[in-house]
Amino acid sequence: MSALCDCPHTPESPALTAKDYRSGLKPIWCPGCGDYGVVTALYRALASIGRPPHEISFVSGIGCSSRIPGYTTAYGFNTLHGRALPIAQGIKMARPELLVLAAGGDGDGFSIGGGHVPHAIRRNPDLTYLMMDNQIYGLTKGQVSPTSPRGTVTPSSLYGSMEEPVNPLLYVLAYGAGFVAQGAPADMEGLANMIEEAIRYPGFAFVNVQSPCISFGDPDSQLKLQKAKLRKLSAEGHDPTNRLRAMELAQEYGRTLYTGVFYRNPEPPPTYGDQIKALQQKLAPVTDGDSN
Ligand SMILES: Cc1ncc(C[n+]2csc(CCOP(=O)(O)OP(=O)(O)O)c2C)c(N)n1
Ligand code: SF4
Repeated sequence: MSALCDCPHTPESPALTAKDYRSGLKPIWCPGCGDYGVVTALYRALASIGRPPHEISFVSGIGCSSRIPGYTTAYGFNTLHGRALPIAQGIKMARPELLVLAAGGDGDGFSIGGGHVPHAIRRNPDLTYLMMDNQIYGLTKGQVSPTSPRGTVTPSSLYGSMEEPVNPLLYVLAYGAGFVAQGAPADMEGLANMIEEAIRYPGFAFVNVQSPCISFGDPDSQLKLQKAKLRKLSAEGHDPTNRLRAMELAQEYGRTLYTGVFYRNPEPPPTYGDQIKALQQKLAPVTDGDSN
């Protein structure tokens, strides 16, 4: 039985379906945007988990991708650019019983919000961070982003970007994230499964979704072409408990489109919430029932 809810929509009830997580708002993403696939995969993952929408808190930053909470029936918080993670962590601390999701774009998460990622990983709150990585700033009409390949020509990099891109997979693995996966809307089933697995992982879970921007992104990354490029880690015989191998494979970011779970810590360490709870118990005043 769910900790919060005594309505018929409990995890034991098969009543919840993907439709129950879809809000009445019609997405205003461009037709063909990868983010449609991401939200559809998320509906399916949430339906499999079965927590009722009012027990889910979904936090985002600012960007096209950060509109995603509004398209779900979860409690949504479209915060400030780059600030999804601190707010999601605060919610998880205050209401540990909630299922907390954070989401945003590569600009949101690795530019302005990049400083929050390592510290969230170090704290290890039990939340899932979905990154819609389109290698561009979509909302502001196509400026270079931290994951844009070197040489990307945009209105803010007229002669081609001169920086090496951030590698989100290697970055989070290096900081010790316990669950790291990469998906793509071209493999909807795989994406839904890995989001579900990420949510079920007890600790900080990161899912990088290669979610193409049809309007300003690289034409070669678009959905139609994505399917042919996918290389499923499960088919490659990857052992997701092998962190060093995961880091080796992650180095292929931007060259090979590996999808699946790169790393799942087989012995998840205590979450931030576990540690707080243990500390509270330790510090709680000892009472022997005698008030005199
Ligand atoms: C403090 C602040 N700086 C800049 C912006 C302008 N801004 C809004 S979204 C965005 C980047 C969007 O790119 P990304 O986060 O990758 O998301 P996408 O739109 O591609 O999904 C920027 C720079 C802002 N809203 N707030
Ligand atoms: S601008 Fe790009 S990221 Fe934004 S909705 Fe359109 S296709 Fe999607």
